[in-house]
Amino acid sequence: MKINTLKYIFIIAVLSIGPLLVYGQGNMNLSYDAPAEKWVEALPVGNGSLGTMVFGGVEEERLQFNEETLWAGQPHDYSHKGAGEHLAEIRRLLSEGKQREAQDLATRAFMSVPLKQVPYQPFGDLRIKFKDHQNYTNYKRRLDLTKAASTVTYQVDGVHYKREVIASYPDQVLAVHLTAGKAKSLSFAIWMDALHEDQKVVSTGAGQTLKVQVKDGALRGVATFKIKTNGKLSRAGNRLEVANASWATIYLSAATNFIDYNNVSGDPEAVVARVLAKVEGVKYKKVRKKHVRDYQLLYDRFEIDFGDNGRSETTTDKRIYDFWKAPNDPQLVALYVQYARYLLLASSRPGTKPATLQGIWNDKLKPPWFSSYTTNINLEMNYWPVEMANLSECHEPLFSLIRDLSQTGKSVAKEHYNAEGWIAHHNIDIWRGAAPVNASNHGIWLGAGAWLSTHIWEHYLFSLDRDFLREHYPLMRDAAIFYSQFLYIDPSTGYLISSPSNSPEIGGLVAGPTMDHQLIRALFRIIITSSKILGEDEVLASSLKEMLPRIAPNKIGQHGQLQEWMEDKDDPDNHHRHVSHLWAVHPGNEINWEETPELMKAAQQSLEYRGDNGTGWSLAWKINFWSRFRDGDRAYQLLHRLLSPAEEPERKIRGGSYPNLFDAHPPFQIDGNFGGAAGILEMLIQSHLGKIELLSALPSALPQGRISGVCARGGFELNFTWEDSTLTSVEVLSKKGGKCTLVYQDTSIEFDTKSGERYQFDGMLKEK
Ligand code: FUC
Repeated sequence: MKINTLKYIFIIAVLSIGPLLVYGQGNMNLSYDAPAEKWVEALPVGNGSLGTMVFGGVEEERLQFNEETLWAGQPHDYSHKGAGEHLAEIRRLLSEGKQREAQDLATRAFMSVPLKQVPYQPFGDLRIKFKDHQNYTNYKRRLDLTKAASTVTYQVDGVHYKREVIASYPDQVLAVHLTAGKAKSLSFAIWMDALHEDQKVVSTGAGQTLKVQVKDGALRGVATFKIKTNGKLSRAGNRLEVANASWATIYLSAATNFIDYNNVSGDPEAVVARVLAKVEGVKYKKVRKKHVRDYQLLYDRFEIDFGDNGRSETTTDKRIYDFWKAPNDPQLVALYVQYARYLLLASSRPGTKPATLQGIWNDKLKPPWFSSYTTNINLEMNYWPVEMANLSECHEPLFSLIRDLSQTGKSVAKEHYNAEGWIAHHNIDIWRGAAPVNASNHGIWLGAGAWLSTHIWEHYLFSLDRDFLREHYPLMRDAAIFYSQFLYIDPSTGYLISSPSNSPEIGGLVAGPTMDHQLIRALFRIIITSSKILGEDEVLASSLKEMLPRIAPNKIGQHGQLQEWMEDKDDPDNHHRHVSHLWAVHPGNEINWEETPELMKAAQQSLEYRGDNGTGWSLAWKINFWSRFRDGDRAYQLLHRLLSPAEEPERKIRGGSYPNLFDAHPPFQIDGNFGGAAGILEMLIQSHLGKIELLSALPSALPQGRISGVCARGGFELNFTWEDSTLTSVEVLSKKGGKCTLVYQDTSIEFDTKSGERYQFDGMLKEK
């Protein structure tokens, strides 16, 4: 058959079955046909600690960069000495229904000192101004998720210009590489500036150094860039100039004097000099190669493919708009998952700090919510996809934060609750402040120690790494010891309850919010199981076992809802963004269709009452909930909202996506990116009940697909495919051996596995 005839048959096929979904991941790029005007149009790159937003301007490029340790403030213990003397009185007031008095007393005597924590800071801007670049054509700006590289290309007077920005983890630098298609046609001025009042820029030979001092704080930052070029380099005032080049490479390094939450004796000049000395003589090509290799070792472990109906060639901002109008761009859904993986790799690598509310990207001295770590949903949500999406290592920064909190949270446990162990409240900054902040009506929330601890356990469940469990068990144990001493006998019901606390961020200070009890039970069960695995702490484990049934249970209320509080007082018309009492449905598993169907029904009813609106992270959580309720189409409706344009005036909904696919709370908050990706994976695979369930919440909008390298609890990695909404094949890699149970619809099989072996099945779960 001639090629032309083949082409003809292909076109007929496309026309007769509608938009053709073609296997293949499609292009994993974010792409645009104009420079970014706003920050939420710029593209993020990062190596875990050092990051930049690339605006991609033609006449002037702006790289707004951050280094994750530049924060306001200084080492500080936020605990309130003697707060614990008022604990009994606050509890008494709450048990007598005197909420206002309890909150007033807590405001006076129980809150952190000072009342507020401190913000993450921007570092500076690298600016590049090009000569005679007013009139340009063929502009393209993109972020290639497969290589972690942002590129800008365009033409001026027939000359092709290209600019690429990467953030290398192995070399710890930002690198900008500029080329022109014709000799001697690249000329630009380059310099740095910053928002900080106290700053200084010094040009030195082929580079420049920016020094910033944070206002009222102990941290100072040093950023240096160095240029290599085949053009002429000169100095003009505060700028460097490159003339008549065909290429130039800029390496930028930034550091602060932060060592840890208790130590600011670092030497940023020395760090920056050391980093730059290592790359100075090295060609961009080599730095890039090392960066891509390092990145792909992690990125390439996982693929997701829902087919591509051709829309992946459209610019990303347009795709988000189109998705709002008609959500039939399955490749965008896959791109959203890979973008979350990209963002994790860019903001959370072993040895770095965890991703904040904004990852590592912040351009404001006073960022929203301080761009810090909010633990009543946001910080944990950042890490929901990490295990399933095969980026287990990227979980490590969270464990290191927990290690810090197990120290700073000790004095809070002692001073505020007269208890041993450690506790943290709803917000944490770089100084690892663990005391209750901001206001007594929502700052006193007691779930953080338990929720964070479950991440250690989840990492173990996915990896079955006993050494990891042994090493991190004491952190979870000390959190559990805190709760075992903190729980209080409710005078009216006799149950053990968490008091004072708050159901995030609704209803003020209360005795016994449902969420806390779910969290504490989850932690106690984890300790009971881990102590068995490790052969440790039998006495503690048996005392926690004895406490478990005494903790106030989940209850169904008058509206058929899962009660958010001890009292049956939920308001079915309350559409608050938080739905914390459903924690036991997701990410917890205490409430599920098999063991507790009545509670599951009540939880679903509560979610119905809350409705489908919400801020970005709230939409993302709801995707996960509906997936656990096994309603894929409803989950997809929430995804539709999350993937719609946040700034579209006609939309009355708050949460959504910005043109750069950053999640909009609004404003920008990265949690929704991660939570949304986790929700998409929950549609496809769930393993929270001791077995692996496939496609149990598959939306009809994703009728075909292929996923590989997705991880499940029990140390398994899976590849599977489906067509016409029906499973067609499954491959299981067992990493640690042991029993594996696979479930698809009404079929289930259980088989023994050997470590390192692969097992293949067809769509009926029959062994191949
Ligand atoms: C919690 C949420 C807000 C916001 C903030 C950072 O307090 O209730 O919506 O996400 O964290």
